[in-house]
Order: sequence, then structure tokens, then C-alpha cells
Amino acid sequence: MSVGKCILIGAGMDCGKRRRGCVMGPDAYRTAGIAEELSSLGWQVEDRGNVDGPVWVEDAPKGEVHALTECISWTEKLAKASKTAMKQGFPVFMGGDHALSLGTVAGVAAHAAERGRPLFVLWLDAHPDINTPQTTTSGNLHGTPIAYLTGQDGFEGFPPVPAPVPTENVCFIGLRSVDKPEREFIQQSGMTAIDMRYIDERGIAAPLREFLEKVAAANGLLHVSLDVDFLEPSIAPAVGTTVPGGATFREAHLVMEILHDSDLVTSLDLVELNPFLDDRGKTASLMVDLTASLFGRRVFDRPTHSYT
Ligand code: HAR
Ligand code: MN
Ligand code: MN
Repeated sequence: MSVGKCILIGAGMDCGKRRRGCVMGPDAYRTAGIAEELSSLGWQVEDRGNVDGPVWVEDAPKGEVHALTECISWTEKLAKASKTAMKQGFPVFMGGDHALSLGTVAGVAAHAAERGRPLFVLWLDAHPDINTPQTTTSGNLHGTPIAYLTGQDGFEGFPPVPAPVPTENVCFIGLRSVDKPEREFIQQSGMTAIDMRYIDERGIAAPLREFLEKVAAANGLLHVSLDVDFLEPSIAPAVGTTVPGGATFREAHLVMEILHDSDLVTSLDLVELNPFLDDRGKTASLMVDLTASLFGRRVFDRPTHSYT
């Protein structure tokens, strides 16, 4: 990825689930020095402040969809902000919970369609977030964006996705908590789903490179959505839905370094950071460091040894 303009957009959406705290995410990233890090790598950084949407919502009764109206309102606002930012630079959406991708990726998809470029999505997450408002048992809409973005039914009241992402353009990496309806959908649609077992056996680089080859061959744009719970909880405790057995520090950095070298990534979500649960800012700092790896931080400009 060559340096250019990076647009930071805070999206403190906190209503995609019931446990609160992601509203503080954008300021935690700022406090951890995200702007300074990226500008030290040569990027021109503009911090556009926060998109404002509904903040506090009373918990919906168990089983009912939580904060539907508020999530729809966020989706509309974020889709607009995202589409605009895509024309102007490389947007980094600082969440906020994962429901923010309902809007950010919809905006990116609209932009890609206007440019006549296919959009690919890399979902770095313990969860595939492919429930619909009908299949969810938690009622938490942060578990649904991939269903919405790929054009599945059941999102009445949401803005129609202008350019649904084909399921074959989505790649999950890091899966280890998948609900039954999600598993059935993924298996019958043949989506690329790299779970932790696969990574244990084959490593994380090989499946990532295979996906990137597909993106490159199609001349696609690539959106990356990085959920804190992709990471092993001991290195990234600040998330409401920790799942043991996540990506290690080096696996996560390697993903970001390979993504950097691929030159394919055009937008990024940083999601699910709940600073209320953090340990002296270590998760926020790690997320900023991973972002820096994506934006070109490296030990050497060139490999000092050949990889082959
Ligand atoms: N699959 C569960 C649900 O739908 C858990 C979803 C948790 N999602 C996140 N983001 N934390 O990945 O409720
Ligand atoms: Mn997620
Ligand atoms: Mn998750």
C-alpha cells in the first residue's frame, strides 16, 4: 500500500448488543495515538471526528431484537459517511460495535459499484456475524452484518443494500464461535471460512494469500473488518465476547503485514473495542499497532532473507 490520505472516522455505535462501552472506542484509539502512528508512516491523516447517532438505549427483553430503530439510524448515517470518505481517501472506521459494518460496508459497496469494481470483504473475527434478525437468538444486531451485506432477507426497515456483496467475495478468518443457522448457511453457500483448526494445521498466511490472489485477479476493492475478538483474549481482553483460542500477536501482525504488501486494501473497520474492559489500554494499543502494520510499519524495507 503506498502512502496517501487516511480519513479517521469515529463511530461509537453501542447498540448492536446489550453490554455497553464501545461508545468509548473512538477516543481510546485516539488516546493510543492512531493519528500520530499513521502520520509517522508518511500518511496524511485527517481525523473527521465522530459520526453521531443514537447513544443510550434501554435493553430489549431477552430474545427480542435490541435497538432496531437505533441501528437503522446508525446504518443510514454511516453508509453516507462511508461512501463520501471512500471518494476522498482511505477510511478507517473506529468503532463502536460490529453493527457499524451494516453501514460502513454498505457505503463502501455503493462506492465500489459506482466505480465498476467488485468488492471483497475480509472478516477477521471469532464470529461470522451472519445471523439475520430472524435467526438471531441473542437479538444483538452486531451478529448480523454479513447477512445484510450479502443481501439476505429479513432486514425490513433497513436501507436496501445498493450493491450486495456476493457470498463468494467474503472471506472469514479466525472463526471459532458459529451458531447453528450460521453454520448451515456458510456450508451450503460454500463461503470461504477459515476457522482456527485450519489455521493450526496450515498457518494463517496461506489461506490469506489465496484469498488475496482472488481479489487481485478480479481487480477488486478490499474492505477489512477487524473485530477485537479475532485476537486471543489474553492479549486483547477489552471485548464483551471473548472466545479462547484466537489469533496470536504474530499471526495478527502477519495478516496485517501481508495485507499491506498486497496493496489491495481500501478501507478498514476497527470494531468491538470496549475500553471499559481494558487493561491499562493494552487492547487499544494493540489494535493501533495492528493498524500501523497494515499501513506499512515494518522492521526492514525489504526482506533480509528470501522467504522461498
Ligand atoms: N453469534 C452470536 C449472536 O449472533 C454472537 C455474535 C457476537 N458477535 C460479535 N461480533 N461479538 O463478532 O449473538
Ligand atoms: Mn464481529
Ligand atoms: Mn466477534
